[in-house]
Amino acid sequence: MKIIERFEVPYYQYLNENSELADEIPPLAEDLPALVKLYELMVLVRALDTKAIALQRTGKLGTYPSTRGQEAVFVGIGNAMDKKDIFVPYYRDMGTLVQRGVKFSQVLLYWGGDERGNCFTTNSEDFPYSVPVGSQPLHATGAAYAIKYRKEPRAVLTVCGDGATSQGDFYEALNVAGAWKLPVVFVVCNNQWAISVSREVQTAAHTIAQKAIAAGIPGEQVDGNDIIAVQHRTELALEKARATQQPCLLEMVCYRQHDHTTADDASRYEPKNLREAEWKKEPITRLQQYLIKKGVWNEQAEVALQAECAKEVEAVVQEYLSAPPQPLESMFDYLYAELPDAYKDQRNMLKGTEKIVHG
Ligand SMILES: Cc1ncc(C[n+]2csc(CCOP(=O)(O)OP(=O)(O)O)c2C)c(N)n1
Ligand SMILES: [Mg+2]
Repeated sequence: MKIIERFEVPYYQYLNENSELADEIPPLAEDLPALVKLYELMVLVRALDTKAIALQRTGKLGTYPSTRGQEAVFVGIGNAMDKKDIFVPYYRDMGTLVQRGVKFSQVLLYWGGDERGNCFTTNSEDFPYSVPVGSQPLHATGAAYAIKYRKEPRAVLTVCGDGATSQGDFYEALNVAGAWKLPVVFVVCNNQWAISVSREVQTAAHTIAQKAIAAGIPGEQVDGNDIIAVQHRTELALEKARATQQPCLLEMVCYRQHDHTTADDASRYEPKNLREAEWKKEPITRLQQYLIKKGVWNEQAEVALQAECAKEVEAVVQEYLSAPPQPLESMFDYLYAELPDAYKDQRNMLKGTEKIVHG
């Protein structure tokens, strides 16, 4: 017997849970103005997230998937992407979408059941939300193939959850990306849960990053609570994808600090104290403490930021609540490029009936 291959899965963390830097750090770790901006955006995303949950509880929003505790993943990848790259999101990506030009009020619109929330005009080549779990990595490979075919110097980035990596589609996407050398970065937000199924129950693989190895592409684990690591590793992966069509899998290790969605009750399955223990690693306080140590953040700045966020959240909610309802016939408008005749008749019947239907 001889060993014909050996594999390694690297783990990247630059800012640890005690807000201390590693020995080797990327330039971003010392770019304090950039880090303050990232901090402010994470705080705003959390404030919006908290409000979205409250809106659902009071009947003003539909089912909503919280991004609490996972802010560094979505804000970090959003900041790492270029405008010309293509983003293929799933349903938990608010922190990335707003950096692609989607308004916060539009995010609420989507979760309020309004399809206009899924129409990204500022970044029209980005894909809409994907709710069918695990389907979007395949869409991303298709877009990456088009980019490669046209010899364009850009890349595709797609995100899915840890649970999605158990789907066949996920492996198919990795395989084709490796075989065809496609410029696509697969990001896995490993928040340790797929609704009530824990990561350990989900897969016997020690890491999700190693799932890339069978497809012949590099996979790495990144501390998803360390926004410096998230952004830096994503930037490098995207650069490589753009320049050499090298795909990559980034497993962002984090923790879901809320129920799966507002339709879930995690207290029925989540071990007591686990969430509290994981909270010690959460990304916002970690970065805040680092910024305080570096002398670029203090209590006064925090009070001002919280007040600003509260104002912004209020404005976003007002914009969402005052959006005029969609016309009824619009339910036919977003599925077909060309509406079949049978639906055209139904659409015409509904046109102008709002008053009757709404009483
Ligand atoms: C194909 C498919 N199967 C099942 C579901 C129901 N479902 C919605 S989210 C989810 C769990 C996904 O977990 P994960 O991929 O870890 O993402 P997370 O929500 O934790 O970010 C499931 C099973 C679905 N939306 N699509
Ligand atoms: Mg998950």
